[in-house]
Amino acid sequence: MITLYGSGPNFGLPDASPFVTKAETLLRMSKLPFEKALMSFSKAPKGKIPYIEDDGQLLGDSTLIRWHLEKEIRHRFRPGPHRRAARHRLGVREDGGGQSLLGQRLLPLDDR
Ligand SMILES: N[C@@H](CCC(=O)N[C@@H](CS)C(=O)NCC(=O)O)C(=O)O
Repeated sequence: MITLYGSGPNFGLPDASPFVTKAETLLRMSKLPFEKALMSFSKAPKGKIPYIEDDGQLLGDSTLIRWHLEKEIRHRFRPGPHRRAARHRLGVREDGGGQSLLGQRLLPLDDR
């Protein structure tokens, strides 16, 4: 289970920090199970939020979190012209779903 550390909801947003909101959006898109918790700057690997804990590993910076999630689920978040190339590269069928070369189940890119 991934834990996302932030400052908590505020201003009608999931988190007062736009970077935490970005990380939460990426987590929701990934469909990986996650929970949220209040941060402690002393635990933050880069001294900033967001950071996540995944399998005991702490990881800071929303872009590094994105790369970590992409690695975890082996698909791209980028929309537009990259999507078709990503489908081809990852072996995802146009009808959604498919298997990677490693035999792992891939999520349809349009069904996240
Ligand atoms: N490049 C970082 C930026 C994160 C960032 O600037 N977070 C702010 C909150 S919005 C923060 O933690 N600031 C505390 C500080 O700079 O001491 C990311 O993408 O996660």
